[in-house]
Amino acid sequence: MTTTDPAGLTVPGEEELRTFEELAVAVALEAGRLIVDERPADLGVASTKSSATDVVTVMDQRAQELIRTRLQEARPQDGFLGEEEPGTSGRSRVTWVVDPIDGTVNYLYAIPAYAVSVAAVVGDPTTPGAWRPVAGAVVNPVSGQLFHARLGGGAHLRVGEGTSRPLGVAQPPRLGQALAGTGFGYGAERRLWQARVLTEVLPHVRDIRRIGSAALDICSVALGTLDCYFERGLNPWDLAAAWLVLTESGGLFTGLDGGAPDPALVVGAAAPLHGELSELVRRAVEVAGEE
Ligand code: LIP
Repeated sequence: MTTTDPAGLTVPGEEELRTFEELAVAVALEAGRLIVDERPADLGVASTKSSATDVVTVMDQRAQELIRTRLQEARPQDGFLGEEEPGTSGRSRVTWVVDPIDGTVNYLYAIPAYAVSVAAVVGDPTTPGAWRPVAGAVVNPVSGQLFHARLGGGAHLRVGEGTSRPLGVAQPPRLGQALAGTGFGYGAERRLWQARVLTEVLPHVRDIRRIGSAALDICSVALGTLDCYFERGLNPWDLAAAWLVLTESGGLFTGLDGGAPDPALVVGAAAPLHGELSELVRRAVEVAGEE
């Protein structure tokens, strides 16, 4: 039985949500095996997007094609939005939002911090505030960490062949003791602005970690290996599944104003740290000025 959420979005019933979560897990795991097992020794850059450092590898493309194929086999009526190609609308209310390799630069450099992110969402994922994730999975195929969640069903972590355990955010530290994750875009002007914001944030937190995968950053807040996270410029595929993992773990994941996550800036943490970090980043953005 479907329900309607406060934003007016139609949410599938529990049984369908379970099916979506299981499908996201299976497809993310299979794509994770592909990008590790078949990573060419001479992996290079197949193409670039927004700048010379915004790279795509042949494995990004192969992983996305595998994911798209599996999802269309299972759910041909659904839409698809992947990082490496334009989206396609479906006949159902559901769109699969996919990042075949989140942390592509880490993957290119064989730094073991990248993820496959697969999420089922309702609404329009290209319009901030007009969509929400309802099931999803994020897998780091090197560490074997699999984060998965469904709306109202909690978030879980499975490592390797182990069993899944529930995730729940702990009482967070105060801002000055918080380990904060963040990331940087691919354009020089964006990075200059992000450096200005970082200059205002860094003296007020325990420390900063720039892991290089937004999906893993956000899941790390749910796991407790980061206390909080903020970043400007994320795309729906970077955050769709991890957003649900964090909120189903009891955390908050919003835009800077506390509303829906927005490419302008996202903040993730448990309350009350979420509010403290949001206020600090608001002040930092004012000092940093226009990008
Ligand atoms: C990456 C994000 C990361 C951000 C990078 C990049 P990609 O996604 O996960 O948090 O800081 O600039 O956007 O491009 O590796 O899929």
